[in-house]
Amino acid sequence: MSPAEPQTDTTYELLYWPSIPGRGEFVRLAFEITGTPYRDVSNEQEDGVQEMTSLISSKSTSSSPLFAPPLLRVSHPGAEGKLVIHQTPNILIFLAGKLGLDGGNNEASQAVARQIMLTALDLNNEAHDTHHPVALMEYYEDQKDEALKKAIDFRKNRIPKFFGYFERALKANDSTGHGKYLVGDKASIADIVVWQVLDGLKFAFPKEISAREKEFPVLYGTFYPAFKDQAGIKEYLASSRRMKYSHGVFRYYPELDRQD
Ligand SMILES: N[C@@H](CCC(=O)N[C@@H](CS)C(=O)NCC(=O)O)C(=O)O
Repeated sequence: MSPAEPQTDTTYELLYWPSIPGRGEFVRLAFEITGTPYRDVSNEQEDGVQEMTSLISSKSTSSSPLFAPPLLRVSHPGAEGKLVIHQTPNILIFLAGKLGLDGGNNEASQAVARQIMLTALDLNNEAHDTHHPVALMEYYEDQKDEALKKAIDFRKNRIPKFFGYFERALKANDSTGHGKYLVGDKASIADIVVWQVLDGLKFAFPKEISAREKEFPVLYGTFYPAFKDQAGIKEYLASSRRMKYSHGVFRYYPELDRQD
């Protein structure tokens, strides 16, 4: 069930790396589009990042361990302890039900919203692998040859395959979504994640995306601008809370972009 209004008695805290949008951005967008108050701990609190890393490295056996950010901490007034969860899709599915971003009131449309969201997160992860195809903890410069190969395949084969799928999903929902929504007639976790990945790809592969935009007229012609214009999102994108892309998932290396 999708509640009409966000629950206001619950406190939500995002714990992520400071100063970059990264995977934390999907969670921020879920809060911003629904007007839900949240704390962005590492960006608002001087020792916020230490709080995040100490939660992840904790050896406590009294709660389930946490593997990697983003983390979501949830507390209710009067309740003992706080729930802390990780995995971006898990966080988004958790929030979707509470904030009315789950794709509607029936199981079928909710499953569709989740599958589109998960597919867009796959694309997000593949975009990351273009600059780190071999080892996460090594510098891009030390895996540049492999990155160049990976980026060619990503641009030529993977981007059009994913974009074709999103375009078809928008067309399949055209009678209710009118090209603006992937599921139903309002924003869901599917729209949030697809939009953020489209936006990140525009930053990371500007020539490739500009050459391809016309191949996907609903995706980049209708959906992309319409999402930016939604209440909550428009204000957020103009605010200082929206951080610039730099060294997160989406990075701009001109040599990885289309060369012609
Ligand atoms: N599948 C996980 C991936 C999490 C992830 O890779 N987090 C990055 C930051 S965006 C990180 O710091 N990872 C540390 C690690 O994997 O060791 C998710 O979507 O949350």
